[in-house]
Amino acid sequence: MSKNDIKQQIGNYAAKLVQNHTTVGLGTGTTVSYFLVALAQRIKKEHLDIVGVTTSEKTTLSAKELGIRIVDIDDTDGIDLTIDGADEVDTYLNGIKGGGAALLMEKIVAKNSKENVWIVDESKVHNILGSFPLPVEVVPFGSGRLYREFALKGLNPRYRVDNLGRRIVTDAQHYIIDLVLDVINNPYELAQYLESRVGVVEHGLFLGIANRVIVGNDDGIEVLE
Ligand code: ABF
Repeated sequence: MSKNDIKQQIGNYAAKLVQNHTTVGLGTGTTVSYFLVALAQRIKKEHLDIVGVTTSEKTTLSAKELGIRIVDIDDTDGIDLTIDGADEVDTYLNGIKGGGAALLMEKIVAKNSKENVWIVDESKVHNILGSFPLPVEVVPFGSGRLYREFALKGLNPRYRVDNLGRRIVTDAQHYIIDLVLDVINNPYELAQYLESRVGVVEHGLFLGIANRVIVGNDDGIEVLE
């Protein structure tokens, strides 16, 4: 199966997890885009009463194009289930997210969801986190000082830039500094350090958040929980 076929298979599986009369958190990323298409088809075919809360401007656009009703997170009583992608997942269901620069809204939606389900292909699942550079969302003002502090601490920082070498700006008008760590032995300690630094808005360590991870491969679907 091609990578896209596997993502389609995962997206179709995830769309079936959505219950009628619920509010769904709609994640960001390429695997989620297959989920959105499958969900829109279900809504139309089964006349489902579903509203979505999105995690990025990109997802808002896709959802609207697909005819999925969107509400602002502050206009809901709560989010029943969030389906999102991830860049890396370990065997404790901790993950790294933010490769799509949407980690701030993704974490706000996730933390306000009764259940979080991630959808990934098997290449994302590793015994220990770190092979994917850890995104850190920072306020532009003073970000150079943070960058230097991260470098002195041996965290191997890199500003996220576009193909013209310009620093990318998130939906919330922040920069992303990626930490190229290879291995993260103590994710909770690292998360605590990052959260203590003024100017850090959010980081891509999603610890103790996922309830289930839907893993797709050539043989089908595996559910980690
Ligand atoms: C999103 O899912 C982002 O955090 C992450 O970059 C993305 C990865 O998804 P995919 O590999 O499916 O594009 O949550």
